[in-house]
Amino acid sequence: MIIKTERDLEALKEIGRICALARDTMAKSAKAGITTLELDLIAKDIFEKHGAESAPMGEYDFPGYTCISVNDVVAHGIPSGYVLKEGDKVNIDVSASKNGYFADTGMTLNIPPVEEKLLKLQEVAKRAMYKSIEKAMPGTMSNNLGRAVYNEARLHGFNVIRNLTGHGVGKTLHDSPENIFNYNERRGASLIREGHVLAIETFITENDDYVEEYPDGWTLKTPHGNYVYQFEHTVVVTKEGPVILTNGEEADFFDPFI
Ligand code: M3C
Ligand code: CO
Ligand code: CO
Repeated sequence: MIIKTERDLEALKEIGRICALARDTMAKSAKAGITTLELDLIAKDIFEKHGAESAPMGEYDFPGYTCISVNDVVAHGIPSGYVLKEGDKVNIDVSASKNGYFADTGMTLNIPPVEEKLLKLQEVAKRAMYKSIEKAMPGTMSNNLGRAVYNEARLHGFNVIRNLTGHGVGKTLHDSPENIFNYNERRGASLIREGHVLAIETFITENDDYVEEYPDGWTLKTPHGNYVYQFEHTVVVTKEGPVILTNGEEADFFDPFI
């Protein structure tokens, strides 16, 4: 969507704060011994307390309040009785709506001990997202955001997932522009305008560059089970530069292990 009024901005800021709070509270609890279902119920409580509704559930009938993806699951992981353990990689993707306005945010953490290579992948994925956000200025084409992500990944010997993208957000979860690719895809690139609300999300991978859907109709994995790290913020494009709506209380994503 494109923000038209002060009311639009205030409503988006509010749902952005709620999503960030749910994400960070879940991250604080993401330790060995907790189930992904227990983590999901933390978001349920926060949504209820703040008058928000889960977007995956409300928009797509997803069987969870949030998507929690562990290890070889890249995205759309269904919360379950799985007990987190040391060495797990956990992606928490929180999206919700309030009064018809949506925000979307995600982060990936490691429960130590974790291989050096995966720590590097995590760091590069986060940095790639911020490099992409920096490019979100009025008048630019969306492929410039993708190019920034791709270059950062390649610089460190990693790759990007080509069939998962960032997107517009605001009046629906997946709003226009439809796809913001994580590489320099000029075909179908969109003009980024002042007031655009974007969910900028990077998917950085060890090697495999696409995901496949599993028979449950949700779970997404790479063909060889490569690990993928995702980071996502909801951002408003302004003349003065991009404004992140899903920053939490902490300066950066809350990661209990960093
Ligand atoms: N918030 C998710 C979608 C949740 S709806 C089941 C998203 O937009 O960030 C992703 N899109 C693709 C993978 S994760
Ligand atoms: Co998301
Ligand atoms: Co998204």
